[in-house]
Amino acid sequence: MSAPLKLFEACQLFTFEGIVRKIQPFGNGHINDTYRVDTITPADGHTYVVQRINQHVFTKPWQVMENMAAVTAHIAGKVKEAGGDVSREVLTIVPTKDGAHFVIDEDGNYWRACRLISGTVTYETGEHPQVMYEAGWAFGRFLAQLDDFPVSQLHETIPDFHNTPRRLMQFEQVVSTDPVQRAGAVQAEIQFMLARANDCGGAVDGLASGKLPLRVTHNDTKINNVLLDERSGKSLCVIDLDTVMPGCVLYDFGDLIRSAASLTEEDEPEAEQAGISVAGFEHLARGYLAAANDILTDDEVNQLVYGAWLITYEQALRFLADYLNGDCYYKIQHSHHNLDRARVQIGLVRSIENHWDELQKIIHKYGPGDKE
Ligand code: GN1
Ligand code: MG
Repeated sequence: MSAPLKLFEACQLFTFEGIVRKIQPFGNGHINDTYRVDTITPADGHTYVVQRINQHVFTKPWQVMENMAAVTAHIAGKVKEAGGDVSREVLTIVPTKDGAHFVIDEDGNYWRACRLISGTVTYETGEHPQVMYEAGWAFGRFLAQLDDFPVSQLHETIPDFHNTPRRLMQFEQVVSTDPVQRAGAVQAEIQFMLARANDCGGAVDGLASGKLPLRVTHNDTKINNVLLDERSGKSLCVIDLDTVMPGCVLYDFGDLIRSAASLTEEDEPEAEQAGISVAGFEHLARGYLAAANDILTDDEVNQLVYGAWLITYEQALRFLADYLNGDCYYKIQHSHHNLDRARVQIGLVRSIENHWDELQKIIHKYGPGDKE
């Protein structure tokens, strides 16, 4: 049965209001398959976002949904406490008629549904200062809202997801086996990565020694995962909660910078244009710290610039490893898509290194107290 037909059948099992009128692909995710589903009742219409969870990536999809249900319930409580709008400031999972959080189709695919929050916009890269401030604020607030959530209750939906030394080992492995014989032509990129190998353990070591706290983190803090209100331009909530799990804040702050303070799209083919926007960094950091200053430790604040470097380095490892591996993980549109993506990350890593002191000063300007 084709995916749309399976999806249509799955839709019948959710507690949607009305009957399904239209199904269309939605969003730009690299991992899950996402659809917008419109329904109609005699009086009005409703819109849902339905996703098929990629089971190669999330091998225990029920754990993804347990995490998502727990985290959204916690945030909903915080929004209510603050007198906010629960229908717009947190995702609402739509249960099935049996009260479950997902449908399993006859092929074993997992489908889940949320209400679409209408009247919102998303951005692929940082554009206006206000958008960047709002995106920073949204992820900072997310961290703060979950500060009192018991970390140990969350499943690790992808083990070692942000374990950069582990990602490096996997990269070295694929470089040495070179399964599709692509390594010869990308030696410069490979050497760039290997030359920085000694610097990639900061977050994992910090967590292991207790210098950095283990927190509930989002782990995929790209700017396109922030919904902004179309009219006011204010951030409403963060989406894509699949990788919410115990983690390190350096990766969350860093991935926001990587995605939103980039001078180019993530897959810009002219990699020489890649680099960091220092102004963009400032808007994002200002927003993030405005919302999260109270809960971040001095050690965390002092390492936020390193976090931006680290996740960008990690993302370069991941894209280049996938290229060398024959493109098994990320969805691609052409044969050198992952290489283009890796080259942009490499350009960003270099640019962060070149602007390090400036970026560090910005953090100290907005971070709490006197930082060394
Ligand atoms: C993937 O599918 P998407 O865009 O939400 C990936 C992230 C990467 C990102 C790179 C589960 O996220 O880790 O940073 O692509 N998600 C997973 O754009 O691997
Ligand atoms: Mg994601």
